[in-house]
Formats: sequence, C-alpha cells, structure tokens
Amino acid sequence: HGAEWTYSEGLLDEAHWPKEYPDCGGKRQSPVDLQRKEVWYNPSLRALNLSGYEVQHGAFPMVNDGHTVQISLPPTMRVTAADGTQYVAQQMHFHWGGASLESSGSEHTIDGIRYVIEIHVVHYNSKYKSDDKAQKAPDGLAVLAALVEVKDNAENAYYSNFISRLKSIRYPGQSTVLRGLDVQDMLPGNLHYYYSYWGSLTTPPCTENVRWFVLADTVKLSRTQVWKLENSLLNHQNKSIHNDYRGTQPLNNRVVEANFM
Ligand code: SG7
Ligand code: ZN
Repeated sequence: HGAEWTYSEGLLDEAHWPKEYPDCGGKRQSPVDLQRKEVWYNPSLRALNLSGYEVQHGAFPMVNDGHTVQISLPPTMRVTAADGTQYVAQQMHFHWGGASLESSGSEHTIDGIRYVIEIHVVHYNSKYKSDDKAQKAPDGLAVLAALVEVKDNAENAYYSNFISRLKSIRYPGQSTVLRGLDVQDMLPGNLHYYYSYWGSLTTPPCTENVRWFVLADTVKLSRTQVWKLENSLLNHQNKSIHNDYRGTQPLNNRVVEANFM
C-alpha cells in the first residue's frame, strides 16, 4: 500500500478506505448505530461466559501502533457465547475523541448518542489453530465492546496503572510492559446484558467476520483519566491521536439482538 490509512487526513481517510481495502465498502460493516426500538429482544439469549478475565500476573506488552494503544492478552482469557462458540482473547484497544473539547469517540452509538470512549477486546474463534487462520475465516473473530462514561472526580483505580504508562509510549511504535492486568475490573460491573450482531473490523481491511457483543452497562472514568487517554499518544504525522473512530455504517438487512429491553 502506498500510504498508511487514517481516519480523517490525507489520501487514505475513512471515505477512501474501500479503494485500497474493498471489504470496507461491503454491506455488513461496523460500527453501527444501535437503535433501541429496532433491536430484536431475545430473552433466551444467555449471558456471555468470561473465563480467565480476572487478575493475571505476568507481563502484558502494550504498544502505540499509531492508531490506538493496544495491550496483548493471554490465550487463557476466553469468552463463550450463548450458542457455545468459544473465543480466545488476543488484544484490547481503545477508540476515543479529544479533537475538540467535549468530543466523544466511541464507535458504536446508541440511539445516535456517541459515548466518550469505546473499549474493544478482540478474540478469535477457538476452532481455528491460530489467530492468523481465524483472521481470514468467515466466523473467525469476536469483539467484546464496552462504552465509557465520565464520572467527574471519581478516579477509576482499575485504570490507574494503564493510564500512567501511556506517557512512556508517546511515539508510534513505542511499547512498554504492564506488570499484571485485571481486564474483568476494567469492564463494566454488569456483564449480563448486551447487544449482538454480525459485522466487521472497524479499521482496514474491514473484514466481515466479526461477531460483535456490545455490553449495555458502561465503564466510568474520571474526566482527568479521559483527558490523559485522549492526549498522551502521537500518530505517524506527529499529531495527537484524536478521534480514532470510524463513522457508523448502514445496518442494511442485518438484525441486532439484545437479551434485555
Ligand atoms: C486497532 O483496531 C488495532 C488492530 C485491530 C483494529 O487499530 O487494535 O489490531 C491489529 C493487531 O492490527 O485489528 C485485526 C485487528 O484486530 C480493528 O479492530 S476492531 O474492529 O476491534 N476495532
Ligand atoms: Zn476497535
């Protein structure tokens, strides 16, 4: 590829992704606006089963990849969907705003409302031997997503260590290591209720092989914590990584299910 893709600058901004990455022009793209009155309520949809998400000792690499901050996760972290399909965790990363004061940066919106940050925990289907094979398979990936809200003056202690390390990976390509990680506590308290639909990666190559689970409950961070996440990292153009989210895509004839109403 001639140029690196971007969200809003240069020749390969969001609107031009399909030229280099044809899947980005597909009919089952993500993110989407989750419209509560259009969602199919499915009371028989059981809760997700998370295992190995609680506190883990060891070393977890964390990198500024020029688009976001990404933490590598151990394969002992797994999610089992209501239909029994098991997914193995790969990495988690974030999408945020910050381009102007009060600009939110979630990818999924709910009834048109954009949340301040969106957390993605990327998994691959355990029936594939490697995440490489899963990346190309039609049922290869699952992303567990959570939305963040600001709670003024209430520091979320489960994010303190992660946020304090961001200043050591200011430049793209820089990495550090987190000692110990507790993803369960970085997620919302209520893991029972969620939206689910079939979509895509929200960045190039936009592969349409992602089963999305967007949690209904939110994570709360203080305004200072949000500010630090929004202002610590630089991209390949040496500018702050701001508004690293893709606009919502048409649902076309897809169905969004939820196990709550
Ligand atoms: C972020 O989002 C990165 C990507 C990720 C992409 O830019 O975390 O990670 C890597 C390894 O490039 O792409 C294949 C993949 O995980 C899209 O992920 S997302 O759909 O959850 N936003
Ligand atoms: Zn993402």
